[in-house]
Amino acid sequence: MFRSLCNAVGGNGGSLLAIAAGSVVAFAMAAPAEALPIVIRTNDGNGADAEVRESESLTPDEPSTVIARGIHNEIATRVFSNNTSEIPLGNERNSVIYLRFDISGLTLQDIENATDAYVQLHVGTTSWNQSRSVDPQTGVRAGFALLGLNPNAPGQDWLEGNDYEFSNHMAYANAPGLTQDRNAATKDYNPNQVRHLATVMAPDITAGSLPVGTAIDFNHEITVDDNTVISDADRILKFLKDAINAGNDTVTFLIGATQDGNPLISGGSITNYNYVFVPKDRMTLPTQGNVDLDGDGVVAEPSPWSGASNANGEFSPKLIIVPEPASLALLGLGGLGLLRRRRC
Ligand SMILES: [Ca+2]
Ligand SMILES: [Ca+2]
Ligand SMILES: [Ca+2]
Repeated sequence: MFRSLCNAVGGNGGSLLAIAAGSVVAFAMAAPAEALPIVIRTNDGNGADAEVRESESLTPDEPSTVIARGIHNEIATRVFSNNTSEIPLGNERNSVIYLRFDISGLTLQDIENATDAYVQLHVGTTSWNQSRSVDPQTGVRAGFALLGLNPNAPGQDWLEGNDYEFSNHMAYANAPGLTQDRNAATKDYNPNQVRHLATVMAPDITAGSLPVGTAIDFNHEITVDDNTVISDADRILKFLKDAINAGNDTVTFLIGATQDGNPLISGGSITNYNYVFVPKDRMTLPTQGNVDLDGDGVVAEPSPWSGASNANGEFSPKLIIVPEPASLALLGLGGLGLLRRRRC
């Protein structure tokens, strides 16, 4: 039952709209031999989720205005803040989402048996409309890059918290994988410490706003023939394999908006918007009125996850590893050992 709960909310291998919880449970009950994906949430083990903002990237010796955002009820990425108090930093924000997943239960065999792996976030705002996905003036589409902190890079054990001054909780100034330049108009990924894994573009929205709780999957799509070793071709699986081979118990991902911070280039709407997702620290999703679920351009359907509970991490950030069909058969023949250490 717990596994069903963990898998009850989520995308379906790349679809943007999560499927209804009830249908997943019914499917699992109808086909008990079917192996479910391995789902690791930021709630599990040594997991963590946080947002850092370069606009607050003061050095540790001047911490009075630095805010660590590890235990806020949102994680978001944004390029422009429209806050004149931040003029020394280019009037912009440059916020990056950090996710850490506990992979101590994951084995190389899991990677060899996998066909796919992806990171999943759930929309945490009720006001993500089409002008936020595609700027109406420039036609530029918002996007999000998924990067991985290299397994040998320092800072894997970053501290999630809200008290930067006294306990060195993570903020932009000490976030791993970045080379801070205190100019919020520039992205600061350190190419020696992070690798690019996937980019996902913001979805089209027919009318109204995205349903709060909508799953967005960060995936590296690949096409392979039967002779290709999938785990080496998929960047995310390869990243996980490298982390396991390095003896690491966790992996850290970074997610940042890809659009340029200059409104003259990207347009005003997609630069000056906070792309808000649900962290493990948010217990209940915001309430939302009707949305356009059936895509007919009429906002008339109830928002399916309005006010939904995240008490069991249903909408928390997830790392999802999808087993190949052959390993499903193995499970049916006695793979209970595999199931036992599944975190969900
Ligand atoms: Ca958090
Ligand atoms: Ca910068
Ligand atoms: Ca409709």
